[in-house]
Amino acid sequence: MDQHAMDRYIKSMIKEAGHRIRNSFLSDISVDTKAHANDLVTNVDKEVEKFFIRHIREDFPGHRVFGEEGYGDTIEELSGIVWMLDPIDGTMNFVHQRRNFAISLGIYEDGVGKMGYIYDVVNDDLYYAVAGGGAYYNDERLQPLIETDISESIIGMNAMWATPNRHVEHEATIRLVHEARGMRSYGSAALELAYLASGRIDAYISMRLSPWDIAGGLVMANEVGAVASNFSGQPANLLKSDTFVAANPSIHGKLLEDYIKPKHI
Ligand code: 2AM
Ligand code: CA
Ligand code: CA
Ligand code: CA
Repeated sequence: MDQHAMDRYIKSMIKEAGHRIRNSFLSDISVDTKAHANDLVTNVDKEVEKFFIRHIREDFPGHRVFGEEGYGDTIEELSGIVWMLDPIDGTMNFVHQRRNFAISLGIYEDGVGKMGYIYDVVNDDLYYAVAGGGAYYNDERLQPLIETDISESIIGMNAMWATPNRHVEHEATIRLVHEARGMRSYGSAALELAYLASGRIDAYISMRLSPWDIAGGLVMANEVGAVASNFSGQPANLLKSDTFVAANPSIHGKLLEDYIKPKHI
């Protein structure tokens, strides 16, 4: 299947999955917890992951799938084609708000991002990108990010920074809160990356994200010139959970140096 046909195939699979998720609102959703009381998962997360995997296994038998809910493959290296899938990114929002969540999908070949999709299911908004072919918000082509400054930036960041943690210096983050134009916490890493790529926020910072949270968004971010790394400035981790900062290229370095200040360096 060429890239064009694959793009059409993926979009139709994502729309069908979105349809299933919207339909799930009509029946009871069963909520379980994973690592702790606020780490939620539902039958819908699991069913949507299985839906994608069923299709991928049937139509792309040589490809591997790295999915949050564990129905895919065990991925320890990124050779070949790997689909990185988060069936519902922002499960807490899905459960409590019935909005502000997304399907996130990134397709990588030998570790290089080729295609990225973030679908805001409730708003029926699809953000997507094909490496070298630009990033899009529905039918609108997204423009390269223009230069900005911290004082004119909106920063996406979860409030967990305010709790005791080993990643950020509180004083530096408090300074960021003072000096940035505004802070936002949307609760879906994938949506926040889609917002970064479409210029709605200027940076997204998280103390802990997994490969499926960022895989789709990274392809998109790359197409508009955004820069992503962990808190030490190394490339974003596509095999394990890690710290993460993606930003407009004119503030990424400054965010790392002046505001994030990794404690472990
Ligand atoms: P999820 O809803 O798919 O679990 C919330 O701030 C963001 O962080 C969401 O994108 C959420 O994804 C993700 N997230 C929640 N718990 C996480 C964890 N333990 N490790 C990595 N990412 C997590
Ligand atoms: Ca989860
Ligand atoms: Ca996620
Ligand atoms: Ca998820």
